[in-house]
Amino acid sequence: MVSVSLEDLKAKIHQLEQQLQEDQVLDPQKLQTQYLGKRGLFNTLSKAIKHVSPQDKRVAGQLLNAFKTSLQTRLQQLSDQHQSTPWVDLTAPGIQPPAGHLHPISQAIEEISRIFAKIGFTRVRYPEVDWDYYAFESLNMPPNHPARDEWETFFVEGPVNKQYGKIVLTPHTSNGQVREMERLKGKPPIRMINIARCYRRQQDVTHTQMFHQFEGLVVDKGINIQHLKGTLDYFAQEFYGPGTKSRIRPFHFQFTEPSFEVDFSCHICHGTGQIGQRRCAFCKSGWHEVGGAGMVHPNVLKAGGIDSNQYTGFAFGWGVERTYTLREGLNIDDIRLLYSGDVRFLEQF
Ligand code: FA5
Repeated sequence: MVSVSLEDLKAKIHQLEQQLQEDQVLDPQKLQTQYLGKRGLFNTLSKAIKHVSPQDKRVAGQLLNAFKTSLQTRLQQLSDQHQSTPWVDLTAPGIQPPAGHLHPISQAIEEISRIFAKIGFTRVRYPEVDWDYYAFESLNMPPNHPARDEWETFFVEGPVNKQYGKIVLTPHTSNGQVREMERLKGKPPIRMINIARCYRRQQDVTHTQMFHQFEGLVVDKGINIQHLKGTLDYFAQEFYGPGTKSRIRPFHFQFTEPSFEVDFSCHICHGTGQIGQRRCAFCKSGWHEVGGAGMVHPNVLKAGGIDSNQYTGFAFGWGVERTYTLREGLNIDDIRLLYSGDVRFLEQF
């Protein structure tokens, strides 16, 4: 029979302790079954006591007991640690980080561009800080013309150009009309949609100092009011939905002749102005005004180098904010909210 010395036993215990220390994936379950279980390493080791000489048995028993106690203490520590570590389910779906989205007016601009692209309009961009000449003079509004007052313009302090006059923050996208004619060197056809920021000295529930307009301009041979009306109807149906109608009313702009104001039928009362026996509180008349339009004035064609005996054109200019906030279900009664920077408001769109 092989005898086991105290030295052998100590060495074996030391080896097991070392092994425990180095085990990176030791958990309570593993310690319990591999070391302390019925067929575990401790029980196997304690069987060796049979082979220890009688005079060493007492010390061998003490060594084994001390080892068992240390194993149990370690087990307790591991269980405590294990309970305080939060349980992580690696297969659970992750938490979606908050994602932003485009500002509602940027969304509207993209949609308006797409609608006009479908019927062959090219999106163009022209300066939002421009010469008086493009904002007014080339549009048949000579210096000191009273019609200029309607645009409540911001003038920029700076040098005055002999040919182009003062610098202004563009009060409307119509500054793109003559610029587009010049870009094409006076050679139609033109089918442009100019969407840009505009600025006016105005501020109330339907006006902001900075807003956006989209300006359509079509110039070619034989263009007439029917083409304008067809384009308005097309836009109304695409942007507001089937059944929406457009209406033009006589008006005056210096740069179009004849000129019109453009209305779209109200989506709540469908253009009737009535809901049952009551007047529609949203539109009050069945219609919403969105902007202006007309046939391009011969003087404007001339300023852009286009022969008005050969070519005619139509133009329209509408507020993006106004057009957008009339959409069904939006219910925005103060357009200044769009620029309040309030995320709680913007998150809704
Ligand atoms: C014009 O600006 C003309 N240039 C439109 C035009 C273009 C007519 C081409 C003919 C041919 P008006 O000043 O009415 O027109 O402005 C058009 C629209 O811009 C208004 O109906 C409104 O929807 C929007 N708008 C004007 N001022 C503001 C403002 N301060 N805040 C928000 N929207 C505005």
